[in-house]
Amino acid sequence: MNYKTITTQLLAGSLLLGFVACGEKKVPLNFPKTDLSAEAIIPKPVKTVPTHSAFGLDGQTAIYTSQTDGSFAEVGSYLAETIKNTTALQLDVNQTAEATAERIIYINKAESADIANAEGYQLYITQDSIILNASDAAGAFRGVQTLRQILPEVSNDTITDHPLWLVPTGKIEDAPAFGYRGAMLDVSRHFFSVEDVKKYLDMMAYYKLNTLHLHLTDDQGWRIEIKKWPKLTEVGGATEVGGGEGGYYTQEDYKEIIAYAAARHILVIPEVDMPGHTNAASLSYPFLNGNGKALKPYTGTQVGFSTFDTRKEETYAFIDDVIGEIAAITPGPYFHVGGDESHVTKKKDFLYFIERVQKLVSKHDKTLVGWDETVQANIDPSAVIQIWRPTHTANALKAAEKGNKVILSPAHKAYLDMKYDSLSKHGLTWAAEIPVDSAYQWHPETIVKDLPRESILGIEAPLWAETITNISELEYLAFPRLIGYAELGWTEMEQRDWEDYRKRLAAHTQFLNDNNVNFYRTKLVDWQE
Ligand code: TNX
Repeated sequence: MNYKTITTQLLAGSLLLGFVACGEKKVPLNFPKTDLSAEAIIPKPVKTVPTHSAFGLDGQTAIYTSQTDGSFAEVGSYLAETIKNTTALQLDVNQTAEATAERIIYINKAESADIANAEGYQLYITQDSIILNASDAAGAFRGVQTLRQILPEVSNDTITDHPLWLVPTGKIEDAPAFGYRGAMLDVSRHFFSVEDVKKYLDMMAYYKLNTLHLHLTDDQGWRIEIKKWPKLTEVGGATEVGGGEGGYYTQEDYKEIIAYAAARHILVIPEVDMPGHTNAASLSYPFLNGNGKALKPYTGTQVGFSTFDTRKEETYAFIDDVIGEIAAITPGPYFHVGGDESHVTKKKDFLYFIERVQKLVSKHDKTLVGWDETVQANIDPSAVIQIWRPTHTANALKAAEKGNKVILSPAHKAYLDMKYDSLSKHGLTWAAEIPVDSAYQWHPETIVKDLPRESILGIEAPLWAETITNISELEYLAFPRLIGYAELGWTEMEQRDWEDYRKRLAAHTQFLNDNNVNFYRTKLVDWQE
């Protein structure tokens, strides 16, 4: 039992006399000492200074936000919503009748000079107020996640009529180590619904991840509606690994995902993988096919057998339309063109293809992202290279040399589709088995020897979907490893420690259960069930 639950008893019992002021619900004088620095916050913040008292959250607490920036008010409403979901308290947001509020949570837009990082924030918790400072709504949103984690995690059967929830006082100053902290979801090998993606986004948000890379096309399925080329989804979307019925996102569905992500300050990066991994596209429009073999739907899990015809002008007219339609509904700056494992494309054709496609990406005002193979082409220094092969880290150094930034997704450490161990129910093993400790114990900062820190945009954990068919199986592979990757991207190397992390992770058991997340109960963590 901790101080949060003890308070319930204090308030329910005869100790009401011990309150600071008469007549009002105040934090009891005799509550056990709090310790903000002992809270199980993931990712671990830069600096936490406890002051050992408590803020009392109840129905009289009101949320206010800076009025100069409407996006701060949205963050306030989001906080009220999450508090309602866990405690059933309905807090007012920016209601002017201030007099009735006994305590306030104020989300303040600070001068950017004070908080340089747009995702950075400061949290000041005293007995009477919680002040969250950030220069940008993104930082306010990240700070709200910290606040959510230190508010009591209340299970459904204890929320009724609870008078006062205690929040430990003190100060937190925080900002991310890396600006790019991503997760990739392969919706091609098996299709996942908009609702599934939203649930994944909610979990990503809680752990301060800020980018969702959607792998929208592959040999087994094309998953995004392109109005000028309807057979892509009619034909190419109708299959998946194992012969299931597949599926696809209409452009409206895709916009819904983007809006849901944006409300969580998460950027979406669409990927159309080419010139390899294109069987579903060529099956839909055979003129695209460059490997000369007869086409049939592909429901297996081999890679590297398909290619676009890179020497045909119609191929580029098609790609222009595809990039154009997706770019028009993608507010973020990036467009991922894949480029991995084009084993049946001749090298010179591959390089020519990537250079042509880069021009199309720029034409539609996007920045190219490509898997590490694309660094071999004559790409613009603004392009971003995603490193995935542990054996090809030279491509990271090459990118740095050319002035390109890199995203680190080393398969033997960061691939969520690798099995945990030989007993894992789902997953592959080609890169490694990745138990939860191994997933956490590596350093993006040093994994590629001699790669300058300035060249590293951040990290991303891809979840390839050959072996998972539904959200529950997806979660089994993603959790808890994704939570560790979130910390690797946010928390500086000197602050990361497996022993400390595994204890904090254990304290998230109830949150994961309350949110119905099917996480893998590794024996490496003492889950609190
Ligand atoms: C390699 S990683 C692939 C994917 C597979 C994955 C399975 C990468 C860029 N390509 O096509 O799904 O391995 O782990």
